Amino acid sequence: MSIVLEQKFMQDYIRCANDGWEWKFHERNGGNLSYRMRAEEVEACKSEFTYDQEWVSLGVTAENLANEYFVVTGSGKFFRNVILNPAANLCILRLNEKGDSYQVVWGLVEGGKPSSEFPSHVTSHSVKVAQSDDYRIIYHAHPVNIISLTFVTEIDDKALTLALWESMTECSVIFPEGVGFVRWMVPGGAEVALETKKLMEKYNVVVWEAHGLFCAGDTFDNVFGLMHTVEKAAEIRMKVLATGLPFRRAIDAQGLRDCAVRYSLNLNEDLLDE
Ligand code: 2HA
Ligand code: ZN
Repeated sequence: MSIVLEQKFMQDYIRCANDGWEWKFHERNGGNLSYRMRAEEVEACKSEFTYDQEWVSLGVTAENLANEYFVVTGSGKFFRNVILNPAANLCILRLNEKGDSYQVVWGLVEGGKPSSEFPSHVTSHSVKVAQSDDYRIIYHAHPVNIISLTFVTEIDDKALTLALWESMTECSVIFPEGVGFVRWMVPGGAEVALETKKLMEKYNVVVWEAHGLFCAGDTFDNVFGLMHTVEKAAEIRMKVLATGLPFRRAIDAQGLRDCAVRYSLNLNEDLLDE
């Protein structure tokens, strides 16, 4: 087995990708996942890296990610195939000294390039690493219920956050900072990456209207758990809406504040309804 594939971070990455497939978060080639490698992980894998592929411009710049290495899903590759053949569906790439171009050093052995959403991953990683080096993962998926919810909620961080916080008690505990909401945009480039970046300054979850969401986190357990929690709350909300009965609010602003006190949370007060 390849040294790269034996590494714990790679096994965790593959499990996360496969969990996403099994949870139906990834139709066809939908979604993408990136992991910012630790220096010791890069060292452990270096014997399998090659440095002869071309440098490709990102269209965005992240100076604070200069020379960093990332594991990224391939553009047009299917999450359901990652577990079967990781080396054909994933790559490891490094950024250059300016943080504006990348070079693939491992993987995509049957050809291809990194995810079309890699610019949004880079801008998100850039914001998050400035907040804490613990942030390692950006995960983009297309879950049914959170996408559905974007069609019936105002395009407003507060409206979407409350729709989720009010639907399941654990939500404000798991994402007390709330969620950001990006209006519909053409995916796959610098423009949507810059909108996502702005919201990643405040949130670990950024939802794209009629498309999906980006989650940021430290471990695969936490980032997958965040995706799963948001989607489950959206499913509850959509199921209640589908009855046609009014949504009877059980968790109000005071309830959210009381939870924040009990669990020592830094609840985003700007999003509360008085
Ligand atoms: O197909 O999810 O946003 C990959 C995507 C594009
Ligand atoms: Zn997408």
